[in-house]
Amino acid sequence: MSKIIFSGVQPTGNLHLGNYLGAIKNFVELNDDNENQCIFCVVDLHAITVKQDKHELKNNIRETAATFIASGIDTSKSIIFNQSEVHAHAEGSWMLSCMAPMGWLNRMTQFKEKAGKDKEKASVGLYIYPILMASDILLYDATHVPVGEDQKQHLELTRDIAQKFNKDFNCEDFLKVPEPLIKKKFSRIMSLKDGSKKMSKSDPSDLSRINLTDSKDEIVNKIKKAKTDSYPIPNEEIKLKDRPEAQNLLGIYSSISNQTLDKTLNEFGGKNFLDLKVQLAEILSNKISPITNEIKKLTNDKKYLDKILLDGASKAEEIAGQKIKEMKKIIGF
Ligand code: AQP
Repeated sequence: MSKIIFSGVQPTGNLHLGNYLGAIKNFVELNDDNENQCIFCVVDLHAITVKQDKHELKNNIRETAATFIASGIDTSKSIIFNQSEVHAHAEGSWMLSCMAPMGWLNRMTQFKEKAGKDKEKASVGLYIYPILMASDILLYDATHVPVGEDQKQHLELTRDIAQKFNKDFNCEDFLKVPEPLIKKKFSRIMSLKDGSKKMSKSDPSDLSRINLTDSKDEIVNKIKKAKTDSYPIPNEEIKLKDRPEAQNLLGIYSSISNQTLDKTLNEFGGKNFLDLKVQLAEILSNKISPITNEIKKLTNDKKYLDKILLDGASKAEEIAGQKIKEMKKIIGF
């Protein structure tokens, strides 16, 4: 059976190595398999759950689409569009909100982390973000959803919502229950400055992440300054326990080189971090720079990107619009 792949990335700027290794690199592999129907969404409605600058948002939408294409997603095979152009996402989100219990949402750890201590001031949108995400996925009958490890809980919620809708309305299998595609290894890339925090767009320190728009010099400098510990690199994975920064750098090296952690430990076991950092900066520059150059080229061609997004939205609208019609009928509208 062919797979229907759906995933999204927020146009919140500073797309980084975590987004690439945790999600976009997998999108490209899935896009390359002709058996798959892939739909990749620039989730701009999700972005506005926290305040955005209107001009930056527009540029970030284009830059996110450019990053998909520059990373290797082929627009003749996959649909790329932005969420706010397809009304069904917001409409579906409302209908699903009306059947998802608050207790389920109260368990979402990402809301707790993002809202922080000042929960009362967080937007309602941030709170119901996972329901919009469920709507995104379920409107396309997605069978598989490639995401980084941080989205695991939201995907479990999507599965629960689909099952509850089907049960409440006695419409078995109407909303397809999707499978998460989360890589077993290297699906959570950590900050270069603190191995206990995920690499993040919103970290105030630019040194904590490799942006996909960084120059070679910036990559070399950030890797040079990345936090490590004072022990040599071990040759067994078990000896990486309680060494989050070492784990992270070795994980990044393995993931970007498409090799196992064991192989990386064979290569670097017994050496010091300087050796690893020199090689890591080189391989990152070699892999990221062509993407960076292509992103720059594409973002200069706004017309081209707008056309890709418009064509994508019209294809997405056909699929999601039909599903929403059926959903409304089931509900009784
Ligand atoms: N550090 C990461 N490691 C692995 N995967 C990651 N992803 C994000 N960070 C890492 C994956 O990238 C995809 C798109 O993410 P997103 O744009 O929906 O969210 P985000 O990057 O987490 O961005 P935010 O929320 O705007 O900012 P921050 O990071 O500052 O909180 C997803 O598949 C995600 O799993």
